[in-house]
Amino acid sequence: MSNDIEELMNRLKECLIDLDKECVLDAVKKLLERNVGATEIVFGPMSKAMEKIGRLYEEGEYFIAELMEAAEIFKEAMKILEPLIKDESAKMRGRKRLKIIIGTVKGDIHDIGKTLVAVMLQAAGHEVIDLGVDVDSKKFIEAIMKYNPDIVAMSALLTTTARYMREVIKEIEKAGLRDKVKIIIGGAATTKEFAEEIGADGWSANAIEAVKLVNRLSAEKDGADE
Ligand code: B12
Repeated sequence: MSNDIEELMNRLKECLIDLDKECVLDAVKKLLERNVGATEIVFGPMSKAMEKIGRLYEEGEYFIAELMEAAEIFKEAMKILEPLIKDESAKMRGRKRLKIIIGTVKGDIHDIGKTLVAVMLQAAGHEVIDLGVDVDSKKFIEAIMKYNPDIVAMSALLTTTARYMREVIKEIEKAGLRDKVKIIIGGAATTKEFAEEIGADGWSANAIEAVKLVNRLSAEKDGADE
């Protein structure tokens, strides 16, 4: 990475941490002018800044108002970056177009990561039905019956709401629908081990890996269909 680009990447991260919207948008535009990929921008400095903002909140330096402002600036930058991310994700097409329902689970209203996963999966050629945030097991089950998806994807950013994912899986089992769908989970409050523990079929750390995970499941499904 050239010095100029590295400096801009750092500036973008610092500007987002400082909640300076103009500076964030300016750094994003300058990076794009220098042919840095939108995906690299989002998963590099922008995601790192959000993690740091979370830590500042934990340490009592930032409050909810700052978290909200950070989310707003992130979404503003996404208006520029989303179409480009779609182009970049289109190159990650899987073998088969799968139908996926996705939602942030009950009690949780964090939607940036979930939406990013939805956008990238869609751009990679899959059909995505976004159920939004604060989705309870009933709504997931109704959506499975209505849309007959291949995959159910759940997001949770809070430790408390991640626990609810286990309940959703249990309810899907009780409704006799577990064999019909693969279940994948993600979000900052989850890990691969947690996914295995609650009986999910897959987990990923970010949206790029989520596309790879779904493509892998798509290949498996292809194999099963043949
Ligand atoms: C912005 C933010 C908010 C905003 C959210 C706005 C919005 N529209 O989303 C607001 C202000 C609303 C908010 C509120 C709260 N927040 Co908050 N928030 C954050 C923050 C700073 C950034 C989250 C974010 O957008 N990250 C950027 C995106 C791109 O990353 P991501 O979400 O992790 O998603 C990626 C991956 O996780 C993965 N992924 C995500 N979902 C899925 C799904 C699948 C299927 C897959 C495969 C992958 C996947 O791919 C994504 C893209 O790469 C985090 C800090 C952190 N470390 O996450 C805290 C954080 C999540 N919040 C936290 C807390 C405590 C809260 C509140 C409880 C505070 C309060 N006292 O009210 C409330 C809860 C509100 C609620 N009921 O949901 C804590 C959670 C601690 C914990 N372990 O439980 C964190 C970790 C901050 C901290 N360090 O303390 N928050």
